[in-house]
Amino acid sequence: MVTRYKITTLTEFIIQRQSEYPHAKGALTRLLNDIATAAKIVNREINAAGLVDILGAAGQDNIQGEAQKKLDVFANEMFITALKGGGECCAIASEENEKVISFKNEFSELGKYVIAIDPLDGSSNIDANVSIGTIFSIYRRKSEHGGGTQEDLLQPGINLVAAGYIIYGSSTMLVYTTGKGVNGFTLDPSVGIFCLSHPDMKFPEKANIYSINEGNYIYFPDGVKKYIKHCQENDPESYRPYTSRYIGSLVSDFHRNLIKGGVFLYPGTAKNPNGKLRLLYECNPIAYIAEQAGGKASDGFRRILEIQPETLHQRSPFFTGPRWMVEKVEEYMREFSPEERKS
Ligand code: P6P
Repeated sequence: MVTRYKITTLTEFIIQRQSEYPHAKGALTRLLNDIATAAKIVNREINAAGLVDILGAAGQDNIQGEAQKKLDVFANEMFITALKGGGECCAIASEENEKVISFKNEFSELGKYVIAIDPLDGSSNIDANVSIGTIFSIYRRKSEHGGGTQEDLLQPGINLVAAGYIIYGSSTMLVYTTGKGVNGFTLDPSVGIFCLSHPDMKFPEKANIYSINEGNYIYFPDGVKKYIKHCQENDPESYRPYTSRYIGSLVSDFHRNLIKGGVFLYPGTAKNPNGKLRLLYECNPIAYIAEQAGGKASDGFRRILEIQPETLHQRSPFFTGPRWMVEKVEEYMREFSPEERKS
């Protein structure tokens, strides 16, 4: 007997969900599809990277002063082209560009949305064949007309309309939320279709992973040092000692922790008090997904989504995972590192 099962494609799912928003006219649907299309093309290039001389630095540095890999440049250009051409987006803030990219052509100026994106996060891992990812976040524009502006992008995460990531790993997945839960779609490369594979994703109740670059231990705030020792204590009832897992690629570390249950920590250090991760296009989108999956995201004291961005590339300490795990980190930060509280 042939087992028949219903495959829900990303496009079908987005359209189904659109019907739940009475005022929706399809713009967000088209925007999410534009992102998925660009992701498929980037995925193809990543998979080919091992064969084609696309690895290695592109001979220029990005605005972070980091050597840009050719795939970085390609991914950035691909998403910008797809979003500009789609006409639903009027501006982009990208990790790879110092300033906002404002679409001033008459077509895109009608775009109601702006996007903050990290086109290829974790790209320093490309040559090691470690999973990398794209992180995106979508806001409604605040300006009335013309090309999008920096003010359109400098919105707190509580204003997010949608956020998601694509993880280019052993399989390629797109995981996103529009504020009604988190859903994961796996790419079937044979037909180039994202299919619903992880409906209604939630952090598991039982979680026993902690993810942090312990090489920075001596620079961590005391609250983080105490929390790491807490993770290593022997208390089977609270699933401790936890397992340490750290890839050094935010999308990969977060995705594993979402599936298997774990907390991710990138604290501020003595050398970099605001940590390394960027609020606009790394912390906020991941925080939105974490909250929609029943978890929490904090800078150790404040809800990430309530932080008002002042500059496009500002950094923030970042702790995210199951609510009870993040709250334990916050407890240690309040008790042992109150001086770390940001304004
Ligand atoms: P570290 C990758 O470069 C990245 O921006 C994130 O994807 C990742 O979580 C972090 O940096 C890793 O930083 O200092 O541990 O190598």
